[in-house]
Amino acid sequence: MNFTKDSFGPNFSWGVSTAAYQIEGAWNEDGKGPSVWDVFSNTKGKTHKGQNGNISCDFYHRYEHDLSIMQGLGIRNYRFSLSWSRIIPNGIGEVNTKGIDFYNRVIDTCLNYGIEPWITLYHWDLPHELEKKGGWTNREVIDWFANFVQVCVSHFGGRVKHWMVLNEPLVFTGAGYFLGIHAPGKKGLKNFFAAAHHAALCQAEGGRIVRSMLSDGHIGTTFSCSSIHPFSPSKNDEMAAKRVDVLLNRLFVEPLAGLGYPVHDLKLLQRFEEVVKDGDEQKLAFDMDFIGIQNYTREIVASSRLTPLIWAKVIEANKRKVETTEMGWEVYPESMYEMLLKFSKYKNFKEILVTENGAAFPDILENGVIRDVKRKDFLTQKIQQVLRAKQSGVNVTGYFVWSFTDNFEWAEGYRPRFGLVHVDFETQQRTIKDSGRWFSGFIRDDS
Ligand code: IFM
Repeated sequence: MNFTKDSFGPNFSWGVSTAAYQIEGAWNEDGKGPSVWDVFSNTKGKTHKGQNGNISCDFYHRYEHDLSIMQGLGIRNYRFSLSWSRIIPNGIGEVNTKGIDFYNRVIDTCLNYGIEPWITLYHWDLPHELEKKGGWTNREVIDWFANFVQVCVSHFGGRVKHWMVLNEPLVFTGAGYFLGIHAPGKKGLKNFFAAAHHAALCQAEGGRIVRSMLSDGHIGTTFSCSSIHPFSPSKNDEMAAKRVDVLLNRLFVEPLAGLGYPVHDLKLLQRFEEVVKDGDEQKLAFDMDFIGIQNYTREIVASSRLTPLIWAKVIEANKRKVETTEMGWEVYPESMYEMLLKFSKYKNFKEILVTENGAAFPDILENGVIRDVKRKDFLTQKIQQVLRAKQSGVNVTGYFVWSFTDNFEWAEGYRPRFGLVHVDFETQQRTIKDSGRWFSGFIRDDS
């Protein structure tokens, strides 16, 4: 490795990311209301082996221990999300003091340990009571979400500077309201376009609310992204790749940047007309202080007559004889560089951070040690691509590993392990992996 942390300059934020539903457990404790994920994962047949996040890493009870491990590793930035239904059990209405107390304790412990908290307001766990009213497909979600944001910022804003509004809106609207493979399990284009438009409005509105309440807040939102390459140089495959790029990479960032939905490059998006109201185009835009990109892989796309609406298909990595992670995603480090360059073209946002990056590989725990060389190599190569982008002039200011601990990987259950720290889900024993020790050594101030 021919670079060090210092190659990124002194103000670069190195950290780790998690999400409430994936780690907290305590799904029905201390007044918490159910979320869509509580309901979905406890419904037969929805997740790998019927697994759920009821206990998960039990972070709700073990946060102090986990944060002490984080501190011991020298990690100075922690991105985590707030569970909406722990704070407001019905999604709207009464606030749950015990939920507020929990996050107060997490934030205070972080600060005592010299760890800067970075809050994601929404990482997919909508209160179930709101889903009963249509969830993200109901335009009222904008008011419900605005109220939630106000409650969070009024309680935690004095101690938390860094805020992210949404985590990967394409994933929770696409997988949750179009494909039905994530909570709440709805399907169809009508649901998708309604959910996506309301999420895009909330993304901007959330930013406006945080800014109006915190004059010195550092405000952003996050996007999933993958570089999209055509299967062949043919015109048809190139056009197909462009359409998939619109869907996977441009759909949410462009309205935020004031460019509107990229309808010209994907006619299917004309269906937004069914839900867009007068004046929405302005409301979709907001000049975030930063955007967070979350890049794991790339996609290879070919044109396809068999896939109506988008006329394109993704050629799975396992059919291409390339190295993959446990998720079946191609290991392709350059995608990080390509995405940082691509997203830096949106001039409205001052900074870009990598708010998630990591890999699931099978881990073997032997004599208290996990020699996860592949994860360490994966991270090293990705970080090198971040440096390459920085040296090409991209104002990338941070990098967060997904994830701090192994956790509940949504519909995939506990099989894929992304953590720098291994979790034995039977005993709740934590074991720092070799990759965790490596990352610690890399980011330490005295390294
Ligand atoms: O676990 C997820 C996370 O919740 C959102 N981004 C991708 C991760 C890995 O799939």
